[in-house]
Amino acid sequence: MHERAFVLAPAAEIAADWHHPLRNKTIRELLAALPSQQCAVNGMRVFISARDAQLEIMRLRTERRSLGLVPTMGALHDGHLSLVRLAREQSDIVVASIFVNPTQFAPHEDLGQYPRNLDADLQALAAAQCDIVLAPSAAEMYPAGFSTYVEPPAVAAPLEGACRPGHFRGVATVVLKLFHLVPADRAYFGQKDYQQLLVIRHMVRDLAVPVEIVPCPIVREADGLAMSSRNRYLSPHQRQQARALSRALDAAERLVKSGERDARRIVGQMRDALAGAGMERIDYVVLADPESLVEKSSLDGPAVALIAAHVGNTRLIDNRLLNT
Ligand code: PAJ
Repeated sequence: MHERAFVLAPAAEIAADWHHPLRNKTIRELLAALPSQQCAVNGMRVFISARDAQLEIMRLRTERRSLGLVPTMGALHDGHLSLVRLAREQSDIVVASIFVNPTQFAPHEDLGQYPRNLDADLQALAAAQCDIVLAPSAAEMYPAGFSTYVEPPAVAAPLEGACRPGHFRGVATVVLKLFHLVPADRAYFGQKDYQQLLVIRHMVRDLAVPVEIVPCPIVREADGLAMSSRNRYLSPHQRQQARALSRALDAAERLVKSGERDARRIVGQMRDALAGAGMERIDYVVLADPESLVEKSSLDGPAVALIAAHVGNTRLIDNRLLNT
């Protein structure tokens, strides 16, 4: 109730009345029921109407204030919040979006299960001094008759693109739509999703989208596991196993530092680290060119090591830039 009261505070007419018919609705339903379809959380404005948010942001732009956008799917953790903090340092107005984008999930993936907690997300964003949150519904982002998609750039084809067909088409489409709804000076993306960052950078370059893409470093738990909304699916045992991803990347880094240049030998040791932790399903372990993602057989320049592996039913990804 405490969290709910926090968000409900501006909707005094609902919050004050325990018998109000909207009392047991979700936050999204409550927001939809408010005449303005928006509320303020500790001064941070929350819109569920993308159109209203767009109009307000256009208005703010006429005041020549710089705008930073942080697109997310919610279930926020410190990795997401590091993007908000960097945006806060660099921009007059910080906008975060929360939208679990159905078109980037395949039918067998975890769209239905994906963690959603708008209350906690709004509190975290308000604490990080975000100014505006856009949390639109799927019906508004993909209204009846929606049929226009972005064909993602070539860098979307391997790795995640091969394992998750259609994923980057969904990502590129929703991100371009968000760029139009929130015409920002800068947009912040984590290196945790290394290939996604490249897909967005190439799309922005190819389609001349007037936004600067700011890459942000991977935020990790104390034991090295990259923070991810999906980590909460892990059992305590799986959580221990999951450490193998960052350990495999540590091993790759050590080998490169000690002079190893044979990508096959490095990948072999990374696979051993994953297998040693009992990870049976490995989608890929590669060393690739950091800009094109073309696989490398020898390390004659900078490279990125990328891993995707399953722990139980949870699919985890991680990566590290390797300097030779
Ligand atoms: P989501 O997985 O919620 O991630 C939102 C942003 O947070 C992405 O840019 C992601 O790379 C970044 N991020 C996640 N974990 C991080 C970590 N441990 N350290 C640093 N940054 C991290 O990525 C998406 O959502 C979606 O595909 C989206 C771009 C919003 C389009 O739907």
